[in-house]
Amino acid sequence: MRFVNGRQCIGNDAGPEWAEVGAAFTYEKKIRAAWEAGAPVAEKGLWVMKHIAIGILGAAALGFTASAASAGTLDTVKQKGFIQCGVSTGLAGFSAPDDKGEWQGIDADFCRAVAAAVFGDGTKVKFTPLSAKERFTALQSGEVDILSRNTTWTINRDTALGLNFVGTTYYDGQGFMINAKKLPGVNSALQLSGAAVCVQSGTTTELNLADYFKSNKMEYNPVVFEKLEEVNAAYDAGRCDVYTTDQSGLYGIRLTLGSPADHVVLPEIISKEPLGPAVRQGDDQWYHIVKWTYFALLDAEELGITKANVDEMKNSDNPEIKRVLGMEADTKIGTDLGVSNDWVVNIVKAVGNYGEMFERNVGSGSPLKIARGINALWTKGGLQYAPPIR
Ligand SMILES: N[C@@H](CCC(=O)N[C@@H](CS)C(=O)NCC(=O)O)C(=O)O
Repeated sequence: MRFVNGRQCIGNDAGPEWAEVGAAFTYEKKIRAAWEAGAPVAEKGLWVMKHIAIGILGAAALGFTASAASAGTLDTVKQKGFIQCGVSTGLAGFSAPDDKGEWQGIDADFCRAVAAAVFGDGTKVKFTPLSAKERFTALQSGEVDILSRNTTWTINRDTALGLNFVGTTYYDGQGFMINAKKLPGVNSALQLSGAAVCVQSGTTTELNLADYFKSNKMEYNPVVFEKLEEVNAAYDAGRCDVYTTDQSGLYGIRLTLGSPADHVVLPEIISKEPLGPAVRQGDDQWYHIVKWTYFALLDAEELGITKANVDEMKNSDNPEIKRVLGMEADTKIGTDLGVSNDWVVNIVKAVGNYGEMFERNVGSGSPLKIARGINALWTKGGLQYAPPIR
């Protein structure tokens, strides 16, 4: 077991420095208890001094360990000249290399948007492909600066794993896909009792699958792999009857199968899978930069600012558009965040607004052809809503 920023992480052993910090905090608790029990004033003074000293020591130890992994990510990123972005090993529409080896997809573009905000240049990104199992350690250890990899925001990941999700860039839900030729007559997940189900390990998918079958009193036979290509190959070879993952993932994976038209996605959505980018805890500035990049993409769409018209929009009379694009006199709209005042201009020039990013990668401009649905802006009946840039 190992701790990052005072939080528990899985899969690693605690280093000696954590034992000391832990002891300091236990001592601190004792001091508190004695204080509350009403110790003499002079002793209280001593305790206060000790308390402060321990606090400083503890904070220094925490800071020392945390700095390697998280504090000052903006400075680290600026020093190296690029953002290291954790993506999937290849999921169409989200993050997958094209035939030139360029990473495409909404998750890859999100990192480009952050690079545009930080460097004024969306190309300053390097990508690290990660399996579901590898992804959290890669972020915790500092191997990547952002995890932008179709990752569901859950309480466990936000707390026990020491992450901060910046928002939901894609509202998804878990679904099932079957080979209709192999299973004619199956048109509901409730007919799947006894099926062999292909699933990737280290995912919420695996957990929801168990809940769904249990709550519907159905049996299933899990066929579990760590690597995406293993799951895909097993399903395509007919080693399992059903493939389950985020519904968007099913559409992407279907395109890679030997005979995509034979496969149907069943209507049931069995979970909430709010997918979004995450950063490490303990670095508020970086968290804000990544979070406001997401909001900037949404606010740009809401204001009608596009890749094609962003330069023209700088001369708009609309005060909100002027403000967002950093055109107000004496503005600090970007510098307060730690980036330049024209950061939104740079984001939109690099990847377009949220809607453009969506349509190009997973929507009408992509082979996936997924409808905006609940990912529409709140002004169009969807869930995508950003606080104002002002
Ligand atoms: N959203 C779910 C599932 C994410 C997930 O890893 N899905 C698999 C199946 S679509 C995937 O993307 N694999 C890609 C890879 O391993 O590179 C989660 O966060 O646990």
